[in-house]
Amino acid sequence: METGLTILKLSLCLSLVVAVSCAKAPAPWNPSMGIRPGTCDHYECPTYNLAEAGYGYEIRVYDSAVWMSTAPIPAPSMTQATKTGFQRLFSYIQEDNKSKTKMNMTAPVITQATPGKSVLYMYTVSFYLPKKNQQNPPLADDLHVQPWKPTHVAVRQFGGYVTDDAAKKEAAALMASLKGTEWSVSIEKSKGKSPDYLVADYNPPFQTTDRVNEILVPFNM
Ligand SMILES: *[C@@H]1O[C@H](CO)[C@@H](O)[C@H](O)[C@H]1NC(C)=O
Ligand SMILES: CC(=O)N[C@H]1CO[C@H](CO)[C@@H](O)[C@@H]1O
Repeated sequence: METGLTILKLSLCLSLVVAVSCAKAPAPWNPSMGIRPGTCDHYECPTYNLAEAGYGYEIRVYDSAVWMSTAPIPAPSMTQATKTGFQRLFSYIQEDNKSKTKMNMTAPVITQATPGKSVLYMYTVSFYLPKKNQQNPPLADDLHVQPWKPTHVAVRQFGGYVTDDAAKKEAAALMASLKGTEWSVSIEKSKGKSPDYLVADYNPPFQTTDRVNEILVPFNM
């Protein structure tokens, strides 16, 4: 009786241990989540066609689009830079622009890290312009317009809050999952012409659950 109970306890404990360690084990390459960020139900998001949903990646073909970008922001972290850049872009859509145009909020906000001189990285933060404002983007002295031609983008989604480390890790995982695919040759060829990777933030900082972020690697076919 005693022994039986002990064995039961032990096996229960063991199965718990296994369950816990399973839950904590890092997923090798999480299959592409293919989640439509909830933000896109309320805000305009850039449009694309899905070319392939692969294991650990998606290939999208984005329609031409117009983005508004900050100058490179020197900051200690991507989180900090995205916050600073977002504040500027948010005031831009609230009429802080030369034509005093008010624009709707959109998603995502994208951040691109480039090596800095006095700091490790500088970050360019960009805002997707509503379709309605793309023809004639309101200008502002410290922002610049970035038109995108229709472009292929390799994508990996991940959750939680974006950190520089998470972005690096997820970008590396994306590249690993693309190895040996028909896309990898074109991505390799596009290096230097396109930025290494962009990080797309879909959720406001106060949203603590169901966060969806993406690593974007634009390339030419
Ligand atoms: C914002 O979006 C709504 C709904 O699409 C539209 O009716 C409105 O005109 C837009 N506002 C601006 C300032 O563009
Ligand atoms: C940065 C910038 O160009 N801001 C301008 C936006 O529009 C307002 C209103 O015209 C100007 O006062 C700002 O200088």
